[in-house]
Amino acid sequence: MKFGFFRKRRGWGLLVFLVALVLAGCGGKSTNPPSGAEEDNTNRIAVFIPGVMSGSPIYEMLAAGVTRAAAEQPGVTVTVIEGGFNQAEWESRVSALAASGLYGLIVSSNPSLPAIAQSVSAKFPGQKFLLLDGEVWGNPNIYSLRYNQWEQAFMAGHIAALVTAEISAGKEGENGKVGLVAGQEYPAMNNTILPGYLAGARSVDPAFTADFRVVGNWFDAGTGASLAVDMIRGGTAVILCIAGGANEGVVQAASEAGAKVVWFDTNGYGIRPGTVVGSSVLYQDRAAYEQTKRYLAGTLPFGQAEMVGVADGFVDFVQDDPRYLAAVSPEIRTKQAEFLEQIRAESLRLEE
Ligand code: RBF
Repeated sequence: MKFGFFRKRRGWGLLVFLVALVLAGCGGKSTNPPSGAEEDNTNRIAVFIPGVMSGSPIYEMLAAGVTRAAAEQPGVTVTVIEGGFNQAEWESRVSALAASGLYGLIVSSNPSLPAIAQSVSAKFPGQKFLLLDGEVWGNPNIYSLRYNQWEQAFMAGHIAALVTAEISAGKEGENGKVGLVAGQEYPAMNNTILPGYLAGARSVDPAFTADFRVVGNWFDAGTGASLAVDMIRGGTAVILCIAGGANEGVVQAASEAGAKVVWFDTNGYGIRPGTVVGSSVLYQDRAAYEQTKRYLAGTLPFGQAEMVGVADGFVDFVQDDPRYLAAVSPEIRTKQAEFLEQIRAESLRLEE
């Protein structure tokens, strides 16, 4: 009700404005002209954060990229809405954004958004969506882009195994485990990230197994810490953490116990220098920027889905940070560099 009233009022205002424009004999240049009394909302973009930004760089990058693209074009506004951690509320929150008619584009990111956007799209077919880190094919109102997370996880597994092997060299009874703490289980985690991570470790030594733990949410640093303590007690020396705000607990526990952490999505070496021994990154800020520019130029191919990886420059392992150079031995650095060289030259093909 509230939104409907708001839209109607604004709609009338715009109608008067458009009539004035036509009478003045100068047409607008909008690629998506408003129909009837509907206001042209093309230049208003909503970014829906499924969670909170703090502690989740993948979401910070999303908002930063869209905002940067909008800032380059006069008259474009961006509204960032945090959806919070109650996932049961996300669909109704996205529905309310679509129902408001205020936004030409709703931008969001994570693999649960495709189902939500499909359902909202069925109710509000005029609403356009740009989804990152997820995949939807064939909906004429949704464009999606995801990352090759097999590559991203494989590179993380390779460094985790090299560091584990060095730490456990000469120790009796070490059984070659690489750790992973996830916020929750979801298909991209269970079918791509975890197996890719293990495959990367096994490319160093086929005997590696994975010690996989789940926090159950994306914020609980206390649970993150207790999982890490338990893993380290069980002989896991290196932990990849993909758990949002709970990562902080994993890092804290690892640094207290002399264990190591591999970071995901952004460069994490500065978080705890010496403890963080790897950063497998994706450039979601660049993806959000480029796709928003395409939307504003009217060239975003709605209905399509794309995937980008190392070869496209959207997935990488950061090895030129001085804190990485200080955190790992020259032998490990050389081995990881040779491995990355092979991936970039595509002489090593990472197949899912
Ligand atoms: N990643 C985060 O860093 N923070 C989050 O709050 C977060 N929430 C998620 C919620 C759902 C339902 C799903 C499926 C994934 C979530 N992710 C989150 C994981 C994110 O999509 C991505 O897989 C990881 O950031 C690794 O790139």
